[in-house]
Amino acid sequence: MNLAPIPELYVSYDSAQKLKIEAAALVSHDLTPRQICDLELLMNGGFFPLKGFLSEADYNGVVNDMRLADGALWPMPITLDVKEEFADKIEIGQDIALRDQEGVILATMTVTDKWVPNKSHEAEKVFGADDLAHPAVNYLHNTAGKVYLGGPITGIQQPVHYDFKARRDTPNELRAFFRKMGWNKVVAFQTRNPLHRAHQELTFRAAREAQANLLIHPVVGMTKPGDVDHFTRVRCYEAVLDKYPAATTTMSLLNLAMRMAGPREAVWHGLIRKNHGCTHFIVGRDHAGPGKNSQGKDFYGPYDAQDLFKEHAAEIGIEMVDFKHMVYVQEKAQYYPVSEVPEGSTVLDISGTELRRRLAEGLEIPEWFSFPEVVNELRRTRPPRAKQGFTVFFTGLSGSGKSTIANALMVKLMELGGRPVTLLDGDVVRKHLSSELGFSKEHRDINIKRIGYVASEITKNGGIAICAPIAPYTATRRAVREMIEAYGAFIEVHVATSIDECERRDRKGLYKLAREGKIKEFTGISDPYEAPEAPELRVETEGADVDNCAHQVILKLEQMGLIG
Ligand code: PPS
Repeated sequence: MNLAPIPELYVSYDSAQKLKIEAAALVSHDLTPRQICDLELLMNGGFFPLKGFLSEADYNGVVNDMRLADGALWPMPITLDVKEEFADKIEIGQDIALRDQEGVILATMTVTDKWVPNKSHEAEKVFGADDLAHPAVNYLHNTAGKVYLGGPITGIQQPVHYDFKARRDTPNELRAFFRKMGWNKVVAFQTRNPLHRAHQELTFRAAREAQANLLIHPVVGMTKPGDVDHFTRVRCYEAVLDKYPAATTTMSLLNLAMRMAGPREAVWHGLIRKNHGCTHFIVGRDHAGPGKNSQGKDFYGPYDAQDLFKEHAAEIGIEMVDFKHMVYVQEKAQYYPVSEVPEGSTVLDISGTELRRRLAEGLEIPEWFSFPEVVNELRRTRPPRAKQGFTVFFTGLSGSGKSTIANALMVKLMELGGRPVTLLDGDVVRKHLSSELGFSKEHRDINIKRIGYVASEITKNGGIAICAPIAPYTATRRAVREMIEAYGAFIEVHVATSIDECERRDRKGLYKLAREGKIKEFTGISDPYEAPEAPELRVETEGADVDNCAHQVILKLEQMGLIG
């Protein structure tokens, strides 16, 4: 393995100081969390041979054929998406400053390309389906800006990290470490999950098979929404690390923003690990899998990633160590790849979903499955559901009864006690949090995201948030769900009163005004309401009293183990 340094995009320290001052006068783009991850790997050589965010020609090549315009293999579009209003201000040839979320200038970019991508095409080609159930497709359509800018990067400084500093390494730092240790062969293990016994066995076997040293290389940038947060995971990894032979194993954290693109992602991960000086790369079952599509089927076959990697292994320049799914064989008290299980033996396995259920319900997690240190760490972060915060999110038309039911629910929960309860009612929020907003799609989205943000903070701190806005858009409700599910349960309750009934009740006289055209953009009359397809609960208010509707929610919360 050639462990010579890999090219970086940084200028020297002195030039950076000068450039920083000059760049302050440039038009600047505030990078999103994902773009900060991408930029870090662009600048430090993790994405070599890329020299910046993709140009249009490179983008087309990558999307359609997994190749840059010069023919080099590159499976993932690394694009700088921006809002239309920002793009309109930018001329081709112009330099722009790229700032982190605190305003620090990390790099400049010379804009060589500006275009409006066909996102559905990108989704089909890169992720295999234009299906919003795929987290990266959802991101593409609902978070990423409309316009892409491309061009070379001049790196000024690395993004700042305050956490686990000693565990983060650039490709060149890892290369230097391998050189110093005389590690000519290194097998990398990519992960976004805590390490359990199956993973340990798999990594041991991989190192043995490849006769290589082992790099545990977890992703701490962005992973799949709902994953265990990286702080907890790193504490888990640290707890497991001393079960590995120190002379041949190391761990380093990778600030990658994953896309969950299965096969393409595996090839991308391989290239990234090669840039970090590794010679081998472990690809297991369902590598970087995004879960189920909107039809309830897997997006990719369990071994598609291995197949695509195999096809391109020579060009990637790193050898794949492939593994079948690992399962525990009771009689042997040992893990085996599922294809090598001795006949007639008892196979034990706990899926990710089952593990989450056991953690949520405070049930036993056996020692054959994980290490007590890891389980303790997970339990500290994810106490049983009855002790976690949660959010009940009512959605429905104006006058459907959301606020009344929400109020009744609040009182019932306060009677039960144990957790503080906060009601974020539509009207109340509009008065205190969102008084400057109107009812355009943009303003409604801002309003709902504010509610979501407050609810997620309440949930994180162990309280109960009850929200009762109209929240007419599916994508926005989903964004709020993702924000909250990082910390606790999200219970979407559709108050399914029909428009006719709401208009008949017309408790505030707003429907009449809307019909007369005196209120514009009125939900259900002159503005859309996208009813939730699969809410946790749907309550019909016609013919049921408020007490009964609120009680249905209480029953649901009990059934989900949220109240005891
Ligand atoms: S949204 O879409 O979720 O941001 O709406 P929300 O914050 O829940 O605000 C809804 C309340 O504002 C009143 N109102 C309107 N609703 C819908 N469309 C228009 N154009 C509008 N103008 C005013 C209305 O009283 C809503 O209260 P509820 O409690 O839903 O009846």
